[in-house]
Amino acid sequence: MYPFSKIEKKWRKKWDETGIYEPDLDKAKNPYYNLMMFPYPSAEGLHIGSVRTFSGVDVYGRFMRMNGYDVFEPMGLDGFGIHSENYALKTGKHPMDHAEESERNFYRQLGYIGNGFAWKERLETYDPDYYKWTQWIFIQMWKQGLAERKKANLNWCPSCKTVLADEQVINGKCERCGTDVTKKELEQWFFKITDYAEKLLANLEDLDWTEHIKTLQKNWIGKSEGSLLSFKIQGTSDKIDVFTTRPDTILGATYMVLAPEHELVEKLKDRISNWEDVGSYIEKTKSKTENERITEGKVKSGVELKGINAINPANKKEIPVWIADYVLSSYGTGAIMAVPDHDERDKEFAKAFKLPIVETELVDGDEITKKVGGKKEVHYHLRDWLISRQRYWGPPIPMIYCEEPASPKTASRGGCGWQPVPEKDLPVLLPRIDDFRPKGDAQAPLASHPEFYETKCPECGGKARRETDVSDTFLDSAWYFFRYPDVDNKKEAFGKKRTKKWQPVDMYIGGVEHAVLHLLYSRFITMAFKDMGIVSFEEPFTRLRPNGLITMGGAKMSKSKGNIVDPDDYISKFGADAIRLYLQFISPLYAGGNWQDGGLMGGVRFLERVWKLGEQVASDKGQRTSGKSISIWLHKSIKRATDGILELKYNTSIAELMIIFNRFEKEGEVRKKDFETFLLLLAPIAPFITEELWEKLGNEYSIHTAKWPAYDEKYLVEDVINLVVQVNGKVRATIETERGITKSDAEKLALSEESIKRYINGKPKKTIFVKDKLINFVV
Ligand code: ANZ
Ligand code: ZN
Repeated sequence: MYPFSKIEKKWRKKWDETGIYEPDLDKAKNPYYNLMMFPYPSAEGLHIGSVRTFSGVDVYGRFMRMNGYDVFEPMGLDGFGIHSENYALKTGKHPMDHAEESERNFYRQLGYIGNGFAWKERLETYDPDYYKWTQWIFIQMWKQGLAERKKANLNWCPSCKTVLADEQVINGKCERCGTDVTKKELEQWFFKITDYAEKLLANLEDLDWTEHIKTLQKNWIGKSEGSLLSFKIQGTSDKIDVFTTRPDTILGATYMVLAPEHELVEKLKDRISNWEDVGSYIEKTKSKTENERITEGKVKSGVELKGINAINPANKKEIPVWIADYVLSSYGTGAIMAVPDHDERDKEFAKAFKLPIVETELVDGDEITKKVGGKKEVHYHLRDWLISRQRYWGPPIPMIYCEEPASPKTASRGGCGWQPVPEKDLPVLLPRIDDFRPKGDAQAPLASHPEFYETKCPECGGKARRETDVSDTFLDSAWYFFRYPDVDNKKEAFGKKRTKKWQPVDMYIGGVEHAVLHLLYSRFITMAFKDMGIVSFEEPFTRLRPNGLITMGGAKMSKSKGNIVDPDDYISKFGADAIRLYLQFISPLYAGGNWQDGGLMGGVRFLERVWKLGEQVASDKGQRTSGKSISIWLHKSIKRATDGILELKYNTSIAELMIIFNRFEKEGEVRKKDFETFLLLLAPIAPFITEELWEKLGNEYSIHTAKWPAYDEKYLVEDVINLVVQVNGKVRATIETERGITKSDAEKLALSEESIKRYINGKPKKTIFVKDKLINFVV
């Protein structure tokens, strides 16, 4: 095999020494911010799927660099958070030690894959120089009125022993560990992402993002336009408010349903004659996940509130009131008017409990809303972002609670209450503690450490207590891309000048699973920054494309299934270039595919042939000439290889390169210039071997800063024909040439062919030419 190991080592060193992947962050003329989603190091080291995404992003970056852009492709890691912490817990290692180890290993592995990373701008979220600014952002959110503490019925992961944001509950399960999520009523910190619901939705339209991801966000934000209507409760001054998207069906409302947690239930307790049943139903509901409650097709359950009747404001009819778990307390008003004639869920329920289903005369929704004193309302499915975690491995939330009684000065607001840590005191360092295990009592590990939480109120100097929860790891990753171009900034999270030069990110590639997590949070944080005057734009990622997933034997790779492709192993056996080539050959970057060792071997053999021919061409000192029509083909290849990269279909670029390479081999001779063009086209995909051969051919360092080949449109429109060449009527050769070739060009071409020359001595007597078909020499 060609000496890939020596070559790769040599160029890694040289690239590093010459800094060719470090753009001038202040003066770059043509900045291009090329980014892959922030990785968190996995317990199993670098996943081959990540190698594919990262090198796929890198192909694009290298291509842009060769097209004259100052490409910035930074790398770092998101090492805080439950994911890393759970692993540390499993192995019994301290998260700080675990982080140190996995950081070293992760960067070592990343160093081998041949990416043009701007290594100087590395950052890690658990570095106090970084999380100082994560905390600073929390404080800015607080000052902006976008951070608040409130009580709510929250998602609780009994295994991770922490609350979770709505986005982090996937089909009722914890996004990190897969455990069924339950509910807990707690007071917690929230970021008011809902303030931006409309903007998050409206801006989607103009973003150059994959439609699929836009749709996922749109559905998650879940805008719904309807009416808020009030139903009086018979014999009381209470009323039930409902949010309905179908006020026009009000005449068919034959009963009402409250969520079992609805506050009215408790309030009306004295009037409810079957309280025993009601109470036990409420208890039963508590153990159910939201997902279990709303799953379609499940048998509906519920209990009537006996003794309670509501009045339909449209026709003044008395209707019964029920509680049922299919109505959620977290949406709308937590109560509905049930219209079994029109709503499937209500129909099922009505059938199960033999409630009347009346054929409904529809009315005008807008009129009736006005008439019954209701109002039009817009609701969003999106909830505020629950930001606190009862865990250890994250940035401590930089807030302080004053425990002093209200003084005359602070009486009007009931005491000092919550205060942000003064900015000069940041970062609030995460101390190294041994009892870092979450306890499950909704108290973070730091809550057992008075030396951490005991402090003074920044407002009055009195006795105060620090927040002991840490912030959600998705906050760490919601702003990292702002920090990359300015990692050394000691005074600000990121400076205006660098931000202006590099932001927003030009190309962003990452997993579709982040559609309503990271991608939503980052957009929100950027919008908040805009309103704080920190940045001048609302959208952080100009262009977004998803990456596909790589499977093995058709299944997701996992250690337990034993179908892991270990990048270390393969890179040391075959070299990074072969791995890169094969990974991109499997399918377009945005599509998935199946890893097959046999496919990889095809890539290995191809590079082997490239190496061999390269050495031959190099040893010829450029004397060789290629077959005549090769340049036509080459122009087509340039076009196809270029288009393939632009469309992230690197597989088609590679296929084209293989075709042109076969042609080189078939011709037996290849012009140095043509071979160099081929190398340039291959360079983004296989950066090491091309750099080495480029040098061997006597070119100036580096191929990666050389100009991307241009093609001539002229050769693209004319297609290729096979011109038959005869001597005295006998076919002696066919040559490939462009359609429309003139008689004199065809003569020259045919007479330069070895197989023709040997039949012709001197000038032919006569030449017969049939355009695009044949040329016959009579001698
Ligand atoms: C009467 C009605 C008649 C309704 C009809 C729908 C169809 P979206 O589009 O998701 O906003 N609803 C309201 N709050 C609810 C809650 N907390 N739990 C469960 N269901 C709730 O859906 C709004 C509709 O979902 C509302 O309009 C309400 O049912 C129900 F033919 O009111 B509708
Ligand atoms: Zn105070």
